[in-house]
Amino acid sequence: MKLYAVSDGPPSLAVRMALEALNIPYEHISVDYGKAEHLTEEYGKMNPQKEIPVLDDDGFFLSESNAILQYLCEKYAPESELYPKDPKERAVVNHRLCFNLAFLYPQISAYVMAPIFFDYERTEMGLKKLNMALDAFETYLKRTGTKYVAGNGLTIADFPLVTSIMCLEAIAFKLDEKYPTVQKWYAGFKQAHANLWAITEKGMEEIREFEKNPPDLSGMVHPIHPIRKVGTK
Ligand SMILES: N[C@@H](CCC(=O)N[C@@H](CS)C(=O)NCC(=O)O)C(=O)O
Repeated sequence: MKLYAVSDGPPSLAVRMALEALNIPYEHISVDYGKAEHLTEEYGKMNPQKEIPVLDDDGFFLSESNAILQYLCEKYAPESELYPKDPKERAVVNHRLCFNLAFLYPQISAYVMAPIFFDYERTEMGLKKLNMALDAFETYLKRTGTKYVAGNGLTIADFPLVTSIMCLEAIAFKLDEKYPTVQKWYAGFKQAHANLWAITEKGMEEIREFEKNPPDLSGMVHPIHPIRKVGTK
């Protein structure tokens, strides 16, 4: 089993936490984002979306981190409570995975990550959208009153949501006042799963450092993102 991943990307970190939680041995193949290794034709054969991470399970290539999380449980740990079998419980897990993929992480990606790596600004509109998504997250957690995002036990849905929120920690975005339940869940995860958090914490520290000193991607040619000229931030 191989995982093509980056050290600070939330989807990569979510998959790495799952591999650790499920005790699945794997080879971590580091993709050099700055050298645009994921944009090559060769990489595109594994993942036509040219995104990181990609799982290579003996020639079976799978991208989209949520699909990877689901596959790992279904194939290697079908009895694991990380992906409960009961249809309603599983539906909530799937919902939280979709919520992060479609509603929360896009806002974090646009507000936190894109301005660190590329020539984008943090905007009022971006902040509004982020707060809207965090409001929804706070409501879900408050409504269920559970320790984890999809119930009282840890599930694969916690992993991507933890990696989303760690991006906010990296830029010192305060959750406590408006999102105390999100803050409590996040702190609870760190405390209860120190071994898993240690994986994501390293990524968080890298992003925190990049927030202060943005990486020099001036040598990169990206099909979409505007590259920042050195010394302009
Ligand atoms: N929905 C995908 C998103 C993966 C993703 O966007 N990964 C980033 C790195 S953290 C990436 O590869 N971006 C492509 C690029 O910026 O060129 C997943 O969950 O796996």
